[in-house]
Amino acid sequence: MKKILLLLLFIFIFASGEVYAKTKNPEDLAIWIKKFKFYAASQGIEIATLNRAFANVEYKERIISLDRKQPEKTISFFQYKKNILSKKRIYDGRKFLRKYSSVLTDISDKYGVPKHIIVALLGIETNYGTYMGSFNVIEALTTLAYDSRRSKFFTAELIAALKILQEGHIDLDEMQGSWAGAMGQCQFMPSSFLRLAVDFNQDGKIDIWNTKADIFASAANYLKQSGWREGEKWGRKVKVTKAIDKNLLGLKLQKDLNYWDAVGVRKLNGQRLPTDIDMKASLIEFTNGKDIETYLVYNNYRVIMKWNKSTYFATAVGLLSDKINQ
Ligand SMILES: [Ca+2]
Repeated sequence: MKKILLLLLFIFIFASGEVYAKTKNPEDLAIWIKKFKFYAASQGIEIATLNRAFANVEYKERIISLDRKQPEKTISFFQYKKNILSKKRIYDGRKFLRKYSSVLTDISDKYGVPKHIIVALLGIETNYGTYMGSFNVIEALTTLAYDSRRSKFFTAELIAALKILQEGHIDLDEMQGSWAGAMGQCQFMPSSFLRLAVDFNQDGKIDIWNTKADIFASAANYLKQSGWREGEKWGRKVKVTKAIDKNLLGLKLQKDLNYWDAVGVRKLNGQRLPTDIDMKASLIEFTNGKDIETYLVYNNYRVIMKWNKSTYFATAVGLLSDKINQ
């Protein structure tokens, strides 16, 4: 019997070793936390905060397995766009914008970021705040900081998360987020929260989990501080009317609209681009071998990419915001 158990255990360890390569022994987490507490204390986290935060923290294997699955299987832009720009998401976005129109207007006026851009970001991040992730942020970040893959990054985020807890913005149990520690309805990492989140309703707490004013203002402030230009669009889908040198494609090249007009880029309806506006633009193309879509993108598109460094994401935010604004 003992031998069989031992064999089963061996198979289990072997099998899981395949999946969780380079994972540390979960049993040693308690020792790691003990050492980490000293470091955190040196970074200004009080003992009471540390004891409260780590009272029930456990190693979550599920988080490591999610981390090892990155990057997710690649899908084409067309499939991604189809998923994101569903009729329901567009409908829900318009409804959401109407519902919170008053506070969104105040925030849009203050930060110079359009309401429909803020709404589109939340629509893609958390389906308008309805899915924030159900991991406890301290537990998720502890697991990832303890793990060896990106320990330094997640250790810094864990310190930031403890500061947020210590400042009393949110209760430990309510501090929920994604498996990677992105928090609240706008999915800010703790370090972004400390840098850019805003207490817009001035109740003394920055609450990006439940308070719409704080959520919207934090998102708008993120974009403003990342260089959002008021009054400019993110970009537009275009038509290319002449054969174009493929070297002109991509975000590296930035030219004014006159240049793109000269090489044959037109609005979708065939009209000329507005060449009297002083704006730099890049031409990007998505293709799956069968379909091609081309977009002319401006400064604010690059700003959206500072939120999430993905052309799929930035284009989908732009397109969804246009749909919501129609
Ligand atoms: Ca507040």
